[in-house]
Amino acid sequence: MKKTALITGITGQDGSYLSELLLSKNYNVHGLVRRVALEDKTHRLWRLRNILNKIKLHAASLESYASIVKVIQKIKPQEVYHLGAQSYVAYSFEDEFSTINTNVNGTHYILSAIKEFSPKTKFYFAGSSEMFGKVAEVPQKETTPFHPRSAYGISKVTGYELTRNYREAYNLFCCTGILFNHESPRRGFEFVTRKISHGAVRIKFGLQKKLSLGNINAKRDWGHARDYVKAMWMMLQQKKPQDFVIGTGEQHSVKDFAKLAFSHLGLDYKKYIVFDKTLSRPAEVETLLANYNKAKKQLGWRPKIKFKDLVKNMIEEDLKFVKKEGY
Ligand code: NDP
Ligand code: GDR
Repeated sequence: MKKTALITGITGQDGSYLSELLLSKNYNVHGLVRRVALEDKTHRLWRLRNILNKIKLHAASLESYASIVKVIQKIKPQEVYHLGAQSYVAYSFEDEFSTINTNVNGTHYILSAIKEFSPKTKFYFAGSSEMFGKVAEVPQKETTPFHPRSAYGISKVTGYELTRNYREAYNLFCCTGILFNHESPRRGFEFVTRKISHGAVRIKFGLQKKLSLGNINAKRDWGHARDYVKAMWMMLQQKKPQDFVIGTGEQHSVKDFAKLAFSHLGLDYKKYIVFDKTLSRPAEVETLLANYNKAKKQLGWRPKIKFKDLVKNMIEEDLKFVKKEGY
């Protein structure tokens, strides 16, 4: 029988790759979107433009329990991937309240709707390496204590705890993927990798002169989103629900990313990057590095796309993007 999956945050980077993966596995793919997205398909559904006729979108709000219940009751999905969130860490310092409201209540509403109306549904929660924050050990694994450094990180720790509690208290199939940073040509422009790839290409074309960045010494474990959505699916195919860390086990600084991105265009990053202190965060996560041994052993998952290929992929696609769109 054809399986049905519901994805929240389907319009985002991961939602689009996950939809493509599930379609390739012959799922019925449903997505929960904000109503405004349906009114402005060109701008708000750009990542889904090639598959729009193959998926079913439902207008609902992560802030409304009733709207979520309606969708869950109607489609009774076998799997729910809860990816919808205010996902920009820097913005969570500007608006702690909406970040916590959307990310915590949204997760709680979905879990509760599943418990009440579709208890056989398997649930995936998009956890984050930001939960480790000020890291207690290097590298970080499933048992590493959390020390979040932003409202975003706190919201993800809370989502993780809610997910665990629904698993333990109500025996639901719920798991959290603790995913480290993953990027792609579909990354939002506010995140540092896309800001660099897009900015470097614009500099190459003479559309801008400098690129302002904050803390370029921050270190991250960067993988490719296409690899990471496979891990989400694998987690829900296990016999028992469990949490998994997903990353590459390799670390690079923002400076390394910029150096490589600019060098693909024959440019020296040092000539173009300027420090803007307003882009520094009140509390920074300086270093993140994954130990994904559990996923390797139990899921058989490993990342295929290497850091240098990720950077190249983003630059090549931004060259096409800027040529086509002119900005
Ligand atoms: P994006 O920012 O690309 O996508 C976020 C999605 O959430 C969008 O579809 C957005 O919809 C939706 N959304 C945001 N706010 C609301 C709201 N109030 N109501 C309904 N929908 C909302 O994120 P990614 O695809 O990169 O990440 C997916 C998930 O994984 C997020 O939960 C993120 O926090 C988490 N994560 C991401 C990592 C990464 O490196 N990419 C690493 C670890 C965790 P709209 O288009 O309408 O704005
Ligand atoms: P992050 O990603 O906060 O790790 O969260 P982001 O790309 O925003 O920042 C990475 C690091 O780069 C530093 N930095 C800058 N960041 C941005 N955005 N803009 C800049 O100009 C800039 N200059 C330096 C940051 O300080 C930071 O250290 C991402 C999101 O996808 C989350 O949703 C997800 O949970 C985590 O990854 C894992």
